[in-house]
Amino acid sequence: HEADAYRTDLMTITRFVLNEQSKYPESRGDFTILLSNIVLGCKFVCSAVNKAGLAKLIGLAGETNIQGEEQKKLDVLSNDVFVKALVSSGRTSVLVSEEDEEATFVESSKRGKYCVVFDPLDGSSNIDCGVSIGTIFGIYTMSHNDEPTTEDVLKPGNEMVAAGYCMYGSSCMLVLSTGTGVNGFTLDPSLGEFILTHPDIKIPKKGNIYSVNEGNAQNWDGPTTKYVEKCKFPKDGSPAKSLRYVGSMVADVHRTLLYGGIFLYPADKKSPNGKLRVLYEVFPMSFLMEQAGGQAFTGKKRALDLVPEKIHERSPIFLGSYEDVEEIKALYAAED
Ligand code: AHM
Ligand code: MG
Repeated sequence: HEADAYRTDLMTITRFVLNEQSKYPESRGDFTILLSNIVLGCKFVCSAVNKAGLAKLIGLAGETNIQGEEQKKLDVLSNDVFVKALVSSGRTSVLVSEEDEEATFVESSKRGKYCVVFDPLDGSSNIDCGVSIGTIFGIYTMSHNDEPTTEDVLKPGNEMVAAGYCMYGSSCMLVLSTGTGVNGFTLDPSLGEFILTHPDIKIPKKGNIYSVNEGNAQNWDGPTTKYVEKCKFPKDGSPAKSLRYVGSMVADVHRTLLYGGIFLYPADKKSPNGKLRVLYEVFPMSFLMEQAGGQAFTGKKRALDLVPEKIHERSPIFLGSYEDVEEIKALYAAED
């Protein structure tokens, strides 16, 4: 079966998105162009992450190398690449990046109908030891032709038209939803193309893994404490759950999506709003979870119904398998 050794019908991410867009006769390919620039950024970061040790890309921003040029830290470099690719796509008006305190408003000659919120390189504490890190992004559309403002991205997550992440791990994987399910693409390094490898991802209804930074346990609130206690010492005869925590949201959420279970970054006494950022961490991951049949909850409400007031706002987040999130929702409901 020599012929079977090579797959000859390759569903690249571009082909996939073009197919999806062709269902909308009014579509002019803008989204495909936008996405191909995001994909370019992901490929660049993937290659930079893989070479990081070799190229001595790792270091403190502001440090100078022997040539006297300033060395950019990997996250600063990644941000520059994404901002430039998105602006030059001609399809964006507002960009919000974790790396930039202020939003970027694209100059009028290069403006387009999309707004992109992103964390160019999430999981920074894992960069220097080669553990999986990732890029997270969410996409909104502009609802008017006036000057863009931050109001154009201070919208609930349920208004996003697409969201995704790219994980730089043992392989480079891009997981994307345009609101009709979730699909996963793996980078074939020899082709430089993302190929559909995980069509229509659905999260298991219930999982046996919980994922949380337990080092913060002394500062947790009642429902989170009770939930984690239940994971470890179930009283209903069910088996105890396993704990997995990478400390890279992309890696922890990716495992949760594929294996099922729950990922928690709760509020605690020290960080009353949790740690993770609403626009480019909580929303995109919540969007993907719901699209895969799971849930995302803030401790008060459905995560995608939050209306952010500030671009770098934070929120507690509990996301993953439908039934596991139901349990934590019940514990919070019992509180009030
Ligand atoms: P970062 O944007 O500074 O990298 O922080 C975000 C990361 C997430 O990837 C991860 O889920 C979380 O921080 C881990 O935080 P902690 O180290 O407090 O457990
Ligand atoms: Mg981050």
